[in-house]
Amino acid sequence: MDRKTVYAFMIAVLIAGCAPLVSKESKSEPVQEYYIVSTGIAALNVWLPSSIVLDAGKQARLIIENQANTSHGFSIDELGVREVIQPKEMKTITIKPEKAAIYRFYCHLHGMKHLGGSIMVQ
Ligand SMILES: [Cu+2]
Repeated sequence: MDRKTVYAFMIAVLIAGCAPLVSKESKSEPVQEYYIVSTGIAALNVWLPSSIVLDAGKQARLIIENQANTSHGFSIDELGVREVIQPKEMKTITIKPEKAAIYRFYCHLHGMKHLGGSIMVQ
């Protein structure tokens, strides 16, 4: 996928109410997939979408992109995720939350100055 296609896809996902992108990893195991983007709105940095929903016990792929000109962190404490995403970088993180709960994701580099979000696992 080229960059324009990826952006068009992300915008479509945002407009569609942040529905998960479910792709087929194999015929028996669908993989939940989300694009999460760090961008700026006014003076704030935000991760968007700020809320996603996943199924417990199933693997999920988070495609994380930092559109900013500075590095940002992406952490989910309960799932052992702690990444630094360089400017204009895209990383893929695979998680498999086993328990139904709300998991917070946030930027560990900028704290409250960078709005994170939540992953609702049902
Ligand atoms: Cu940040």
